[in-house]
Amino acid sequence: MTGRAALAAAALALTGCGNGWQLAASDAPESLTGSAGDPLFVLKVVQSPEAFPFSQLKLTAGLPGDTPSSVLCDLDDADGDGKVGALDNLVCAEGPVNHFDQSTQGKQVELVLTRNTGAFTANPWVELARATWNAN
Ligand SMILES: [Ca+2]
Ligand SMILES: [Ca+2]
Repeated sequence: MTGRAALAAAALALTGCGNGWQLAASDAPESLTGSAGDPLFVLKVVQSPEAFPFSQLKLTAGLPGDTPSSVLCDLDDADGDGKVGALDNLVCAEGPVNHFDQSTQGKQVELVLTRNTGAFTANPWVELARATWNAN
């Protein structure tokens, strides 16, 4: 391996799976409560090489080591193409079951965006990107 190839490999490792997706979560101003339906965060697609229909995507959130749960998101479609891609925002809230409350405050919750490829395999979901949500 040449020096340049080794450097490129290291750079890819830094950006996760290296597929070009980059996400950034900003915490909702409301504090978490013991009730369901708390506003959680806004997830911005900072960078993406392509856009996918919202219906193909799933976002899960969970503390490291815990089973992640799906969160409910509304698409704030910045470019109006009806798909989730660069510069769009996902405005996300807790579902109908309470998963995040006072015990989550101050912790770093891992967010994983996955896409259903529609493939007829045991697991058609592929991971697009991860982000960290600093919960309050
Ligand atoms: Ca869009
Ligand atoms: Ca809650």
